[in-house]
Amino acid sequence: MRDMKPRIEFLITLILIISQGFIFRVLAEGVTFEEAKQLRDEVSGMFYHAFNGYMDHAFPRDELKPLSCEGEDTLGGYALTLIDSLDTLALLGDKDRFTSSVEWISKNLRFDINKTVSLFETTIRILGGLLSAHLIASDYSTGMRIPSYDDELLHLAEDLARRLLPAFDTPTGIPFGSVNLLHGVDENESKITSTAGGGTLTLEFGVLSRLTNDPIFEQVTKNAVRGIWARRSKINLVGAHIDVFTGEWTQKDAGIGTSIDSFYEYLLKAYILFGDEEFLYIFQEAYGAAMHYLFHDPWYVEVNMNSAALVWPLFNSLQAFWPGLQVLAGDIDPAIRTHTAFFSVWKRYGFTPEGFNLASFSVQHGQKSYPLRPELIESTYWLYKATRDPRYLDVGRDIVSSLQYGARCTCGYCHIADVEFHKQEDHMESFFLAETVKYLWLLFDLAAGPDNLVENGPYKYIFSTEGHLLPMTPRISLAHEHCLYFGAYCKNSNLRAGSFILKYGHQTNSSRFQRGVGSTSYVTQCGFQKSTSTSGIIKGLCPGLSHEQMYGLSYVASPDMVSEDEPPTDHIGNGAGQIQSVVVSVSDHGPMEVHEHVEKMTNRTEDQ
Ligand code: DMJ
Repeated sequence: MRDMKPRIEFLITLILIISQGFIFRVLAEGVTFEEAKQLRDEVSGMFYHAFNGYMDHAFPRDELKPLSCEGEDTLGGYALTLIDSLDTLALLGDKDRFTSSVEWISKNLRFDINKTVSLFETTIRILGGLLSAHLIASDYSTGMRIPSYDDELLHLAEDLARRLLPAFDTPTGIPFGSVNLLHGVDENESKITSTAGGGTLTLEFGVLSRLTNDPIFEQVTKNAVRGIWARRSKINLVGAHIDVFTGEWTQKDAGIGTSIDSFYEYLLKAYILFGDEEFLYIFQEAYGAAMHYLFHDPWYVEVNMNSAALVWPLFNSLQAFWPGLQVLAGDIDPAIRTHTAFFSVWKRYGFTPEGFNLASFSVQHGQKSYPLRPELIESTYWLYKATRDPRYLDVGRDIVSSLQYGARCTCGYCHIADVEFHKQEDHMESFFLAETVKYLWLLFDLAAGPDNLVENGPYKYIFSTEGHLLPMTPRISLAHEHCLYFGAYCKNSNLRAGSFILKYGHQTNSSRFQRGVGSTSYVTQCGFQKSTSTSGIIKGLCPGLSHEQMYGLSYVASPDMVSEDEPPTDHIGNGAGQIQSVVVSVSDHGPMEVHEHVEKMTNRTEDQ
């Protein structure tokens, strides 16, 4: 791989130069104000074609098969598409259907079911959908308040989240990828999870903590982020897959797309929504490293997280959220260039394939599909919002045309199985209604003189990674950061066997929350002075923490994280050569024994 590196990089550079002409020719004629209104209404029509198709042919199953006009259960068998669509209904001002949908869910949805579900998908689609709809339905100032509503969705969200909590019962704090809603984590559940799967839970769980006054949800998800970040490489990159028990990376390709994408997104958004500077600090480090090692202007590549050696010269369609994130981060120039490059791929095929090879400048073998993803549209909306450059409306219009002519099918919108031949496939992901249509509608409504909750409503909104609206209300955004540096979540039975690695850890106080599902309880170690507890929220400074620990400066290196390939000399990060870690093991007798040990980082031949 190392010998190939200069050749591949030269190829990429050459292709980038050649592609500039290709990229910049694709921008179309301007969209007029009147056209923007028409396009907004056309997008409403798209929403209802798909939503009604789902309600008529698939509801209450999870998703619609839009060619055969049937339903299918793809997550938990609990009306996924309806839940994912709730806040889009509210955004479109459809009070009747928003109300009837909330009422149906309040009466009929239950989570005490024997289903093993993805923690990540359930959190971003179901938990996020319920919470955003709750915040809309319960608030006069949204114009969508439902008079008879009595917090039913919030209770459902809390019940669901408690059923997800057993997933966090791991030595690293990084959760299992799946959990059974009735029985907890299955015995044979895989211990490998993706970085995005473990690190994209903070917004939904954090909002729930602040609405219920129970810090446990915020604590476990923040702890998961710390668990991942503590295992970053010396050059501040994270890999794609990790073992949640050993903390070892099982897939060391670093990138901004597949398996990692929303990890970056939630670092910045958790800071913006909660004002928690720890997330900002981590984001700055992580973002700096991504721009340094992954950015080959205007594209992004995947590299080995330790050596920064090029692994995949690939654009994957999940990367397309990045320019939108850069707008939020205030880094607009590279966002503009990258968006233009990504859109050139869309323009070439009419859709973006899941993978596009930057060395051969062609669709990556085996990654030819377009499953109605929103990411490019999301970034188009953000760039239009930031620049008001009409070319983003042209982009939006092109995307609408592609969807209308290529993806619209009998009962909804179809996945495109192959972007080169535009073959349709009988599936419609719920995120088409939660995100793809939502961002298109927001784009044109913004151009037409916005009249919607997001642009003119009472609060600023953060979009979750599933496009759900999370308002910056005082209750959500002004709560103080919870004091926590060891928020492991444990089952009682596991207290004996557990062993947790805590960097530079000190233990002082502990508090125990006994609110669980069945025999489950939550154990939180929280060291602080002068702490106060208000409405169940623990507040306080954390003097027991070192500066490094508070801000994620230290990292845990397992022997196999150290590469024979030295990272580039101008690397970002502290590059400490010796790590001191404290292993906290939980004994039979309650109190914890603390074993300090010093690990020397050892050199090892890298496997990539
Ligand atoms: C959505 O579920 C979310 O946007 C997630 O972060 C990534 N995948 C899909 C959309 O592509």
